Amino acid sequence: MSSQDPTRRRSAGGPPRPNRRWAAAAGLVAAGLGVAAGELLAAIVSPSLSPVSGVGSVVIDAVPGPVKDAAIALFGTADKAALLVGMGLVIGLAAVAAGVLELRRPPAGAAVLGLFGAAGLAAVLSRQQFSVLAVLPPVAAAVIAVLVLRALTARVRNLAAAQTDDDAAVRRRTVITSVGGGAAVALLGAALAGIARGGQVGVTALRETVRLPVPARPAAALPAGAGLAVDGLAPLVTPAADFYRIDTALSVPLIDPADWRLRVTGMVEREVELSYAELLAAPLQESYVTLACVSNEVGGDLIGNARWLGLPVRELLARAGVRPGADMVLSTSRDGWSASTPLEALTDDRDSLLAVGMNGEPLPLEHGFPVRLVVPGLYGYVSATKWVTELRVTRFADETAYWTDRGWGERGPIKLSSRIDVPGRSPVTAGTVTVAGTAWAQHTGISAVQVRVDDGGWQDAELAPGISADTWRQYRISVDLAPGEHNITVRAVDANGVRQAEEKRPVLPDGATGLHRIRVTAR
Ligand SMILES: Nc1nc2c(c(=O)[nH]1)N[C@H]1C(S)=C(S)[C@@H](COP(=O)(O)O)O[C@H]1N2
Ligand SMILES: [Mo]
Repeated sequence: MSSQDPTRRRSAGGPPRPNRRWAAAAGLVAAGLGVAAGELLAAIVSPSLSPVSGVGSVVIDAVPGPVKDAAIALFGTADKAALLVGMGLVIGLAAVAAGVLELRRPPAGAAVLGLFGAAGLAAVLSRQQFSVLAVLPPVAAAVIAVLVLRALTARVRNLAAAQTDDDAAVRRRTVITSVGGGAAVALLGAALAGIARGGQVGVTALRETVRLPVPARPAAALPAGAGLAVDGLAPLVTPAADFYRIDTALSVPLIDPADWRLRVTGMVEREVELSYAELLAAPLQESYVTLACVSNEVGGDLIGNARWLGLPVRELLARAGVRPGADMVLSTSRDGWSASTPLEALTDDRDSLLAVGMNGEPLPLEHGFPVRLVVPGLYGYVSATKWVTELRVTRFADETAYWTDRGWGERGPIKLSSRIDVPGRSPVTAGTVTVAGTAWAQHTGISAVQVRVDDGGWQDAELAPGISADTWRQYRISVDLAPGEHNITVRAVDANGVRQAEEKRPVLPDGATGLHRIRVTAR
């Protein structure tokens, strides 16, 4: 065997060929493990975060029309599958190259895999608001791929250092078991990711078959001029894909609408149970409501405005008959999360909805499909239960909810606040500069927004027409900026004449206060 020993046979200018083959296999296994880990994480964390489909979507968007048409003509409805196979080939070839490169010129191979991870990260971020959850899958994929590649190629390199035949055999066995083991784990991970994604694909398909009814009470048309045409200003109505997402659900609850039931229980005359079909058949109301998170820092973006379609909760509670003494409704989601909402916010005349639609579409999976609560004027943590399955009429004295158990305020009215969107971070041209943003005091309304440059006086901004007291309102003002650094500050006044609090308070326990101030360079 000794003269035939592949580990001993050296060709000029590089490692012996069999070692190169092992290195190529190591590259494939490393990339496979990375992709499997990224997809598994994404499948667990969120349906819209898959690095592979992110890259695929970017490719689809980037491909010129004629090429796309040709691909569709060639592959028909299998065009997506063809794209995935193509991506698999590209990743596979790059992985083989990375393996061989890593053997010859470390860490060049690792850098190649790192680049692929960066591409996945860029793809996910380009389609989605920045969040830790979005970053996790591609970063984990890259880190795992690089670490595995380095570990495996080190073992392949070891083959050449064997002193005896026995030693060579042992080293070869180490390579075989680690490369083979890695391949097995990658396949297992990919299978698990496929199963998890399969569930999401199933519910996504069910969601696509939902036909929302025409609302019995449609939202009024948006007032002319409510959305100001200012570059960089957050849109008046937030597209669902850009809507902030906050929840404790590590994996999005997957609910077949046919299995969904809402039960109204507790201090009621008669328990009520409602199916999704019954809910869709009820006279639904549509209204714009600006949802905000209690964790939104002053100037932050954990706030969004959407057109919600749903059944007024007050009508449902009226069907059940609330018994005297109750002052709270504890809503619970499929995944066990809960919110305690003051009863009057669900029974007074505001548009508190058991919502099925967001901006004319069934709720996205991440935003509570099939059914969630939306309550104007209250932070999400005390009201906006997604994947809701139970409303228990009760008393604050008797029961508590998820976040109130963790030190957050028992009642969570949204605080009057305002934000500057424009100018952004880049320097502006000195002279007349547009300042624009939004202000909100849900369920009360905004009456004025004022802006101040440095220590100058407060100037009234132009206030765009509002949709309703339940939504944010845009403002704009032109200010003069001399060359140099400036502070621009905004404050809002609500419909009762109450001015936004200047005192800085943290988000805990019931929402931040203080004024949003930005620093601008004028040139
Ligand atoms: N089931 C469930 N619903 C939930 C939460 C949650 O953790 N679980 N978080 C709430 C919080 S804190 C907020 S701010 C809103 C956010 O809704 P969105 O993700 O649709 O923007 O959902 C609320 N509903
Ligand atoms: Mo929140």
